[in-house]
Amino acid sequence: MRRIITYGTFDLLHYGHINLLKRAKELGDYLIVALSTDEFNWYSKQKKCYFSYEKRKQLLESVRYVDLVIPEEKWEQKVSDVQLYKVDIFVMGDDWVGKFDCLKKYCDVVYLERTPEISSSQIKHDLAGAESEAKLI
Ligand code: C2G
Repeated sequence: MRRIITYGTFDLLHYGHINLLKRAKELGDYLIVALSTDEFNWYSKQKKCYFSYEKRKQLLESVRYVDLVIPEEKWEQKVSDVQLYKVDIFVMGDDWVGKFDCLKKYCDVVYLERTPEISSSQIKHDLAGAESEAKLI
């Protein structure tokens, strides 16, 4: 059984995330998603999520490609995660290309092409714009 792991915030889950999860799963048999906790997002990534960790976990667990969701609480947990979960392949979108090559000592490292036109911040921006336009009518 080839085990894969990927990490992320996955806030406002969208088709770019799904594209990533689908292609990650296609590399093996069992996909683990290490989901950034609210605290990790805020203190380490300066990200304020729309959905809480529990809601984002619930959404990810409903995705057919995802087999297990675990918390991502710090940048440094990746090596221990790879060893603990006997991971064969570490996968991230290519906006992270090169950043996790240090893991090549422990598993394969694959960067998959990011879906270019969509992001959680783009969604928030577009919705904010639509709301202000609506107020002008
Ligand atoms: N992604 C993608 N296409 C998009 C948006 C995101 O392929 N249009 C991918 C990212 O490259 C990443 C995953 O989806 O691999 C999750 O993206 P984010 O939730 O933005 O995660 P990020 O903030 O990059 O956190 O320790 C690693 C970090 O937790 C990654």
